[in-house]
Amino acid sequence: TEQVETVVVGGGVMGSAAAWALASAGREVLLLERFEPGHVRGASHGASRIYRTTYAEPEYLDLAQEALGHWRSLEADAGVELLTLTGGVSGGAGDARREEIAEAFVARGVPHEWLSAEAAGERWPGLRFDGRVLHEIETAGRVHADRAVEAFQAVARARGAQVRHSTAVLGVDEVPGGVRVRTEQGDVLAQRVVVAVGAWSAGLVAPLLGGTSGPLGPGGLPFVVTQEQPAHFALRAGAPDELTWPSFTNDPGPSLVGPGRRWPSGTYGLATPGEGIKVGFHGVGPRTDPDHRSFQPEQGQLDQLLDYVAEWVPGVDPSTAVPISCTYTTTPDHDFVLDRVGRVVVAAGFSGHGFKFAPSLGRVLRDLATEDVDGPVGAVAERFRLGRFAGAARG
Ligand code: PYC
Repeated sequence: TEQVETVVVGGGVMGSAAAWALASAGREVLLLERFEPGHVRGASHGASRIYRTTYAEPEYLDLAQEALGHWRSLEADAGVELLTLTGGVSGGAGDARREEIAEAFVARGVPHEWLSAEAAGERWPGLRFDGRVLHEIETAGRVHADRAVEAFQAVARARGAQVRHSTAVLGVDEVPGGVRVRTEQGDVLAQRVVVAVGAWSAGLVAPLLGGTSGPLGPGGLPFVVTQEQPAHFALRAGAPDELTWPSFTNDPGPSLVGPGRRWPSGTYGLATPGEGIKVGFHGVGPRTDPDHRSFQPEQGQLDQLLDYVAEWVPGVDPSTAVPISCTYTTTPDHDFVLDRVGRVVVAAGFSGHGFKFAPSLGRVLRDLATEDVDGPVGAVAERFRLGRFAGAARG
């Protein structure tokens, strides 16, 4: 049986970041990924994700701020641009939450300003706003998703990690003195394992927790996997160049929904240079099975998105929509799962807002994977621990 100090299962952005952080700390790492490089079946593909620090919770703010420095050092090590700061704007009906975020920004000295909807619309005429707009002036923009995954893996490899694609992991079991990782190509015995398999988490992680009779109770892991369906849109003639667009989030709120119109609260967008402006609803797609997905947008939701874009993103042409498909794995409280069960570290439930944090989460997963197995879990805040689901009602 092959023996390795640490196996990371899952070569999406989180597993790749964990491999990068572990290899950078001199650990022996084997990263196993079920699919081929650049595959589009999970949640880490595509060219753009929002980077922003607009959180009021200190745990997220710490991780988002930490990530900026990591993204820059990864860029330097990989020799490729990953993070482009464009500024970011958030508007809409959820003003109270933005107020809390602005207070946190004041406390931490994060450059920001409030603008009226009119002033913001004049500054960024491709967008329309409702209510006051919080402008995160410097610390927001976009991360190039595909390049980030490649960069984590390339730097991890350069630091000694083995990266093996097209290797499906069938199961992970604690055995005396280690963890057995069963793959289609044979078993690997590891001292530690990090499982970061996105939409496939329930299948690999639930057995480690004793299934439905384990400590989380009969509901087991409460993750909901959905197929999300944003789209890229081409600019209208005369619209501002895509390089001038900030990343944006908007909650249009019920008062602005016209007769017969309903938009989910929580919409977002950003420029994806070369592909136009990406716009999507956050976390409202239909439930899906990651092994049996259509990859086709649900027509009703796509129509809603076009309707939303026509009203709130006047700089793009709704008729040019090119839909994208990806998965969200969402927890009941939308907080991540970063925890350790004996020798196995679990990274899951990123609830559609994890990508920006990836290098910080890689660092956290490294810390968890190098803690004393018999000691308490010390590397992460309670907010991210699995135990919070024990006995909770399932949605
Ligand atoms: O966290 O900014 C975010 C985001 C945008 C779309 C999905 N998540």
